[in-house]
Amino acid sequence: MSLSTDPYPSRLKESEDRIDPFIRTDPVVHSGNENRWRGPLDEITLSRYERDGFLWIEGFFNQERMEPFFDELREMAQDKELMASDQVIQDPKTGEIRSVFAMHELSEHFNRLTRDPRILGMVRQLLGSDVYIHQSRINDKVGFEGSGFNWHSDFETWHSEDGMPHMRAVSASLMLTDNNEFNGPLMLIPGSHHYFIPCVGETPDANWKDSLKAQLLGVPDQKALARMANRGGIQAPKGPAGSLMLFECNILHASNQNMSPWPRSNLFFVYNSVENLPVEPYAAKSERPEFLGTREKTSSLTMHDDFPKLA
Ligand code: 6CS
Ligand code: FE
Repeated sequence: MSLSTDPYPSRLKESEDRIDPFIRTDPVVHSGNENRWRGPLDEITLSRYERDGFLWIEGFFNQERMEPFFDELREMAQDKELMASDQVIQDPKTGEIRSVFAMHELSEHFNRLTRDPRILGMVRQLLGSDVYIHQSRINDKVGFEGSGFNWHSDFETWHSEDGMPHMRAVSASLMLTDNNEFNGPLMLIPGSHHYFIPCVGETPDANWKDSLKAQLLGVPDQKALARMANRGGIQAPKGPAGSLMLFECNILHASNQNMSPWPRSNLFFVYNSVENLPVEPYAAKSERPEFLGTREKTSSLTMHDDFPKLA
């Protein structure tokens, strides 16, 4: 893909000229003026999302509602075949589960959660269209040792390696355990989503086999990171299990190792607009597996309701 046709060039060759961070061309809230007032998010909340690139909703679900999901994860850990599959990523240090991908394909319970009316309503409003799940995962950090995640923009990876054309996706991250300052909560740089930071380093074949254990490529250089953090600061929202983080696909984020005895498990659903379907990867030789970025299951999600059907 040549620079002139790629709106977000990254994974540049070492020998190539560097490209400075630049302001994104895509909107942050995609509902046009005629639709954005329809809710469920009000104008003040939408403006905050536009400015910061994330919304933190403490206690979105009550804590008890999260327990069955956590139990299901523990059950999955007993499934030897699943544990040996590519969609389970082991922590490089401890060998414990780091990530399980395509959670919504493994479990009806998780699938239903992706179609929760409250979540889907907000996501559709932000993306201004119907949506589908590009990727889902659990990121798990066991007590004392669970490893962290380097600074990155998710969109940089999804564009370069999955062929996601535009910034029209949002992640909903649901806390399955409490997130506190000690167990490696998500850190974000408010406002960084306004800029695209081209990264140096070509994508090797099957990069995902390494990048999901420790991301080394698609990580902005320290000068660019410092510029963003000096401008926007760093925030790490904390709260009980059941809290929800909605974050824009291009916001810079990272997390530390878990230094506490308490596990940290967060569920992530990545919603993409049905008007932003992936094309060929922009900066990788081949597509990633279906469980990392779907190309097959892109039909619009319908809301799930919990009311029993009348006979
Ligand atoms: O590869 C992915 O799709 C996700 N995982 C990592 C480590 N970085 C980018 C994105 O969040
Ligand atoms: Fe990420």
